[in-house]
Amino acid sequence: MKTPGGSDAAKRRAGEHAADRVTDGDTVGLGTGSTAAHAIRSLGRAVDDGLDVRGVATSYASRDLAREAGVPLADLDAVERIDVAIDGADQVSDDLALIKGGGAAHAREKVVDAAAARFVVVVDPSKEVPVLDRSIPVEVLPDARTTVRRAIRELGGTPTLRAAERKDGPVVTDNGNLVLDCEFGTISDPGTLATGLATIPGVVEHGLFVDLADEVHVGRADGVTVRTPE
Ligand code: A5P
Repeated sequence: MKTPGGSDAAKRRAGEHAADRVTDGDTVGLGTGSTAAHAIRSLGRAVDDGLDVRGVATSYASRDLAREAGVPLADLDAVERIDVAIDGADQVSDDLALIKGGGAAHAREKVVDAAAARFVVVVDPSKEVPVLDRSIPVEVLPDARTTVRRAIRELGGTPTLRAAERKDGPVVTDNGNLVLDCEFGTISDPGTLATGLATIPGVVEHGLFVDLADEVHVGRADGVTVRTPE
């Protein structure tokens, strides 16, 4: 689920800053969400000005936006290499672990972001926290939701099936699955929790992104800070 907040100007600064660093010939992973959308629009303007890139979408939403912005697209299964992925996040910790999936796109996002030679995260300062502590979106096979819920409780989490907002019933992802938002309180060891979640049968993908971010571009009132892993 999205946390409302964060200034659009800061998101735009971060998205455009990351897009400015894309170079001619790059294959670019196109993230999902309001911050990555600024990067996609900026890439579209650069393409109009002659930049030669192709995008790999992480969702229906990013694909549609890329088409509208004029960014040429390639299918994930048809590209040999992704040079850079630009994607948003719901939380970023001091050690650059992320929670993603507020828009239920984290499964495809993780495939694209992890495959990229360089994964650039774009956020506004409202996403920065010392330690991750928001609920973790977990995409599950629909028939496995009961068994996965039980396993998540055994890991110490409290799962809630994500409800759709303008449809009766649950959110259904781009992949046809459901999402459990799982509350774990303060997540002091995201690596261990990520492994625990990944090994539950029926989990398609979870929204903890650990040791994946190469750069985090934070849009601020007076510019952009680039954070890198220590
Ligand atoms: C999509 O499922 C998410 O992982 C988004 O990347 C994340 O929610 C960030 O979105 P915003 O930039 O809109 O906050």
